[in-house]
Amino acid sequence: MIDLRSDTVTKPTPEMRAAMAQAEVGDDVYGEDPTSNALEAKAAQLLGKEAALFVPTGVMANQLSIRLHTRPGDEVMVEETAHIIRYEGGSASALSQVQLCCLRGERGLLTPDRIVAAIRPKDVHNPPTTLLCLEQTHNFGGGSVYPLSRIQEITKVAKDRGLALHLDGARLFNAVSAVGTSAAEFAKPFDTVSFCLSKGLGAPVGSLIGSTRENVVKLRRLRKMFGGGMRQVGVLAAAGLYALDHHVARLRDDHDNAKHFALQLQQIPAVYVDPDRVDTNIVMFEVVRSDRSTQELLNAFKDVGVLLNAVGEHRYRVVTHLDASKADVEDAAHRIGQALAAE
Ligand code: TLP
Repeated sequence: MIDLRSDTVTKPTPEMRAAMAQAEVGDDVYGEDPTSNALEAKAAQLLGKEAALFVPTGVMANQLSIRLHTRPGDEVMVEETAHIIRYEGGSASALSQVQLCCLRGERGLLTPDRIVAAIRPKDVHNPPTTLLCLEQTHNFGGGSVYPLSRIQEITKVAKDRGLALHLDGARLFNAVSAVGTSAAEFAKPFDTVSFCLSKGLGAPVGSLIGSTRENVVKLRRLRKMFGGGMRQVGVLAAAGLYALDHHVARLRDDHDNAKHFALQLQQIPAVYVDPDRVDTNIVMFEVVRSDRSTQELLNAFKDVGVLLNAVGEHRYRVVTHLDASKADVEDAAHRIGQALAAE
């Protein structure tokens, strides 16, 4: 089976498992886990921030950051297809009692004018707009990358108007690899920045949030409150350290494979895909001719040995990763062609 549902499906390599097995550990709630402390220090340095916090998931990283920057009744600006609104189970409203203001983006990317227009004037009727969240790369936008210049323009107008800024950088290192801007440069204008170890970087678990030392103290308390205080977590942090040391440079292979997959897929008459829109490791494509439903097609792809996800009516997402080679993605495109030919 070729599993292209997500870059979250990767399994730790033997070398990563060896690093995990040898990790020095301690009780991290007491701040005594040396490996977790080393991971946090390394993440802070990569992000150019004073400190960082290791958390179990990308969702928790986003939700702790939202909680940090807001008060109940506040409004948080997100792009309308952001992970925070689509895939986090309504947690921003459940856990922080904020409302989300959803702005239309282009492949998930916002522009400064849309943000300025949506910030509500200070008035007793209005929810205070206190936080803007951006996503890098943008998942639903097809792995699209915010150029640094756009981030700088957007964050300037938002900051000038008093908003706090959070970057959901679940796939930040894919953006770094794609355009050559450093993680620290991307992170600079943001108050909090998260990234995931458990996606393209290939670790089994974990995300980090970078911020000021003062904010990280607050985030650490919030993590405990949200049930994310972990104990001998060095076994997981070791996987993260290994991933940062060994799996960042290879992200460009995933990007090449995604582009290659899109070019192969383009040969299939029933498929619409634009390989020029493949910037990182995500490929969005549409099946434009089929009598079968989206679910029937997913089943047909599975029957020929390819797993992928649907993201809309006859719209599909493929994500390349550490455990899928160039030969695998080529094979997957071929099998998808076979499944579609059998109408
Ligand atoms: N994304 C997952 C699914 O939840 C959709 C995937 O397969 O792509 N931010 C972004 C931009 C993400 O793509 C994800 C996960 C998260 C946050 C949440 O990370 P986890 O799954 O670690 O909570």
